[in-house]
Amino acid sequence: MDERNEKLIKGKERIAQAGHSRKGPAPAAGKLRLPPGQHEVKNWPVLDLGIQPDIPLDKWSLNIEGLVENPKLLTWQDFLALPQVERTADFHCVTTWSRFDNHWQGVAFEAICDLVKPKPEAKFVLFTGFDGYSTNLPLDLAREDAMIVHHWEGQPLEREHGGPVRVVVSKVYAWKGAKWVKDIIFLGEDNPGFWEVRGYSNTADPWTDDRFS
Ligand SMILES: Nc1nc2c(c(=O)[nH]1)N[C@H]1C(S)=C(S)[C@@H](COP(=O)(O)O)O[C@H]1N2
Ligand SMILES: [Mo]
Repeated sequence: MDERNEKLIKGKERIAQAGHSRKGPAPAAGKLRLPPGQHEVKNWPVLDLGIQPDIPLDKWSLNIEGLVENPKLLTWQDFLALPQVERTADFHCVTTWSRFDNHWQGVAFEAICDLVKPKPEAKFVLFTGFDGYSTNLPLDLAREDAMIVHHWEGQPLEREHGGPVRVVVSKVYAWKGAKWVKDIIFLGEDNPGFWEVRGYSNTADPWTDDRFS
């Protein structure tokens, strides 16, 4: 019979016990926050379809329609008059980079719901961009996590990142956040967006490496 390496086993037992009752510092925060297959970047890469629409604020509007009690076409002034929030969140791109601790200012998706009052049949949301992009979310996830942002790190959101206004949804890959957002449409049935019909996952969960369908 092979001799067990008792010394090795004891060593591993000790590690397990130490880990179990561990009260010391957690493993490096950066590691815990990085979803599988991602690496951290300090810059902020730009991804688009080759078009970066230029929308002056006096021409800008946000159309909110579909299964809602009060459809709205918001001007810039209307939009800024909505309750404003600040949030700090990570940003995970399917092309394997993540950017931590982005400071966003804007309007919570929930505030949009308070304004337009989704009907009970509304279960999904489709966002479109001024460049013709689109992406979809379950309504529950949008209510929980989506934000319509106009400032990043205290500065007006740059055009290349979707300014004047884009969507961010930190719990899913970044393609679920429409830059240059133009329409928010409440739907009873899911309507896959630009990348979702091109082989990207509809659920897009970074924590389960859920990139492609
Ligand atoms: N309108 C619009 N929104 C978009 C895109 C786009 O091409 N057009 N690209 C998506 C993709 S694939 C990603 S990864 C993020 C990139 O955002 P960033 O360029 O600010 O990093 O925007 C998403 N939102
Ligand atoms: Mo992307």
